[in-house]
This record gives sequence, structure tokens and C-alpha cells, in this order.
Amino acid sequence: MRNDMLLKWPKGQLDFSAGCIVMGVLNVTPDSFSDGGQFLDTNKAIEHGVQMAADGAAIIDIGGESTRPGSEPVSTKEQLKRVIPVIEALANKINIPISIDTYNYEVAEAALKAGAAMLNDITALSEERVGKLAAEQRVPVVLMHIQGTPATMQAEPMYDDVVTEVLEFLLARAKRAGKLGILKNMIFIDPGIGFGKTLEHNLQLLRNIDKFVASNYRVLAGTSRKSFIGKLTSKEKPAERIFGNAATVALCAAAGVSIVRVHDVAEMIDVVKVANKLKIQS
Ligand code: HH2
Repeated sequence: MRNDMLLKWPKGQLDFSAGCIVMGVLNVTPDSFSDGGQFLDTNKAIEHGVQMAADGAAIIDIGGESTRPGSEPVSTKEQLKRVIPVIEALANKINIPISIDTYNYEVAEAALKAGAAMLNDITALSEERVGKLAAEQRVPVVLMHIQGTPATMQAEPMYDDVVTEVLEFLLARAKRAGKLGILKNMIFIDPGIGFGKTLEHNLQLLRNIDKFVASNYRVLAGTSRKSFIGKLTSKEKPAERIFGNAATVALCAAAGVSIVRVHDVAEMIDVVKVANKLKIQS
């Protein structure tokens, strides 16, 4: 196995030798756009995390604040109340890394203490302390692009050249992460599908996802059940967007994306297994 196919750190490991791997989404929130309210109950959340691991997820990404368009920040206290018991319990029940979906330093720190092994920051280290924390604790970090904030991001997203601007932003943030002491192979870049982007922006980013892969940072893509899929397929309900999502997951895996972040783990595991085999090796 080539060295870079196995990412190992003190708290976990990820094996990319088969190609793209799956991150299962676990939102412990009342209002997430797709699974809001389903896993707010601690026991239900734990059960779902265990199920996603059994279904083949390589990572479980836990969040305590919805970042859907129009959403407002949730207090640190409330986020901790939602996610910490779930992380503590899941860390003892599954042997894959748990990632914490937060840009909040206090939440990130407490989550790592409770057993999380990765940080997923939708603001790409807007708070430098989060980057320092990742460096000190030697954990991988996902850097995502967002234009604006969740409350306002879909009002009027605007770019001259969305692909170049998003990629340049991510490379600058990755460089900053490197300066803070995070190793290059521990950094994942993510174009932030749906975060301050129109349908056309999302399509352009996905059509050019190979440019992100060519950056030599590993890439994460989060398309799961998002509204652009609903628009293309006329599927109003997020849970009905599974086949539409499968198309994006297959194309991402075949283009060399390392991690797809999804709600429907069992289904997308099959998609990824096939797409990984169809990937033209370069
Ligand atoms: N998308 C969502 C949340 N976190 N993190 C990364 N790195 N990339 C993404 O595309 C991404 C993300 C939004 O999806 P979801 O968690 O299902 O919804 P909500 O924000 O409403 O909880």
C-alpha cells in the first residue's frame, strides 16, 4: 500500500487505497434541512451513528448547528449539550473516526476531548484558534468554502469566476493551515456546494472538481440531498433526492475526490464501490 493511501494519526486512520470513502452525516439538530429533528434525541443519534458505521461509513460527521440557508448560529452551550453525549457514546461503540462539524473553538475543543478525531470547519479556519487546535492535537481538518454566512449566503451569491475564486480561497486557507502547523496530508479542501452558490455555481464547481483534485490536497465534497439536486430533479423533499445525489457521488469518486459527505450511507457505499472501480487511473 502506498504511504499516502493510508492516513494515520494518533486518534484514527483513513484508508484511501480503494479510492473515495464515505463520511456519514449525523445532525443532532431540530432544524437541519434534511434530517432535522430525526436525531436530536441522544439515543436515536447514537443508534444512527452505529448504523452508518455498520453500513460502511469511514467517518461519522457530527454537527449541533444547522447551516442551511437562512439559519442562525446556535449558542455554544446548546451545541455542546447536543453533540457531546453523542460523541462520548459513539466513540466507545464504533472504531472509525468521528468528525465534529463546527467552526466554534469551544465546541471543537470539547468534541476532541470527548472522542472526536477530526475537525470539519465550514469557515475554513475563520477562527485561527481552531487551526492551532488541529495542529496541536494532530488531527485532520476539512476546510470548506462559504460565501457570506448561512443566514444570508443564498441572498445573491456572486462570483466572476466561481471555480478559480473558490479554489484560490481554499489554497490560501490551506497554506495558512500549513503555517499553523497542520501537515499537508491532514488538510482536506471542500468547495462548499450550496454555501453561497447558485445552481449554476454548484454545477460549475462539480464539473471542474478535477481542478480541486489536481491541487494535491485531498478533496471532500458535500452534495448530499442538497437543493440544487431538488431543482434538477423536481424533488421537493430532500429524502427523495437519493438517485440525483448518486450521480454527483459517482462523478466525484471517479474524478478522484477522497471523501463524499452523505446522509444515505448504505446506498452511497454501493455507488462509491462501483465508481472507484471505474475511475480511470492517471
Ligand atoms: N454541508 C453541510 C454541513 N456541513 N461540511 C462540509 N465540509 N461540506 C458540506 O458540503 C457541508 C458541511 C450541510 O448539510 P447538512 O449537515 O445535512 O445540513 P444542515 O447544515 O442543515 O445541518
